[in-house]
Amino acid sequence: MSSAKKVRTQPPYELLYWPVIPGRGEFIRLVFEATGTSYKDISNESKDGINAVLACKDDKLTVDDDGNPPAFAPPALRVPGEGKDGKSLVLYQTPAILSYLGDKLDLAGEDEAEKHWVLSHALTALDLNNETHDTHHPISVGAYYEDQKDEALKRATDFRENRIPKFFGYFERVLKGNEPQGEGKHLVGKKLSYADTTLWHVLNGLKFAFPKEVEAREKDYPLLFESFYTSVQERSGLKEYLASDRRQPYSNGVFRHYPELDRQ
Ligand SMILES: N[C@@H](CCC(=O)N[C@@H](CS)C(=O)NCC(=O)O)C(=O)O
Repeated sequence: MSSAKKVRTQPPYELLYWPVIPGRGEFIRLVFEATGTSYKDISNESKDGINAVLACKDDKLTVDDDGNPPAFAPPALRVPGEGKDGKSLVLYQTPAILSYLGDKLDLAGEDEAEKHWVLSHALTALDLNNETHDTHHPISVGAYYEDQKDEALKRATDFRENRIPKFFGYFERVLKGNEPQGEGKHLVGKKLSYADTTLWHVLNGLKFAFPKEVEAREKDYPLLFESFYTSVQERSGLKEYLASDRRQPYSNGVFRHYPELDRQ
C-alpha cells in the first residue's frame, strides 16, 4: 500500500497499469492522490501484480469471471463489489475511468453543465497527450522510434510549431473565461476537477519532453503557466505525492525527451 494515504475508502480501488512508468496510469493516480483516496497500484505494489494487468487485457478473453468485458489496453480500474450482482467492476479507457472516479471523488464539477465541461476539457488534454505520443511514433505504435526518426522529426516540428500553441492558447482562453470563479486555478467552476489534474500532468510531461519549446512559449500563456500550473502542483495531496517516490520518473512512455525533436 502507498504510504501517504489519508482516507480509507470502501471499496478499495485497484489501478491496473504497467509498472515503473507514469504513463496513462498517472492520470488516475493523480485523482486518488489529490483527494487522499486509498488505492492499490497493483503492478507497482506487488511482484506478481503485472499478471493482473496482463489478465485484464488478455487477447483471448471475451468476458471475465465477474461479467466484465476485456480491457482493450491499460489503464484499467477494478472496483471490488461495484460490478454486476455485487461482483468486481472493471473499467478501462482513461477518460471513462476519470469520469467514474470524478463522480465518486467530487472532482467532476458542481452541476450537469460543469460535469460535461470537465469531461470535454479532460478529453482535450488527453488529445494533447496522444499527439505528444505521436511525435516519437508517427508511423507505427509497435515499431521502435529509431525506425521512424525521419517522420518523427517532421511530426514533432509541426507539433511544436502548430499544435502546441493551438492547445496552449485554447486552455489559456478557458482559464480566462473561468477566471471570475476559478481565479486562473481551475478550468471549470471554483473547485479542482479531474480536467485540472489531467491538463497539469500533460503540461508537466511536455516540459520534460520539449523543455526548450515550452520554455520559449510559457510567457505567452501566463494564466496557464504562472497561475494554473503552479497552483495545481502546490495543492495538498498532490504536492506530497509529487515529492514522493511513488511518482515515477519519465522514461520510455508517452513523454520522452529526444533532444533532436525539441526546438533547436
Ligand atoms: N485511449 C486509451 C489508450 C490506452 C493505451 O494506449 N494504453 C497503452 C499504455 S499507456 C497500452 O498499453 N497500449 C497497448 C496497445 O494499445 O496495444 C486510454 O486512454 O486509456
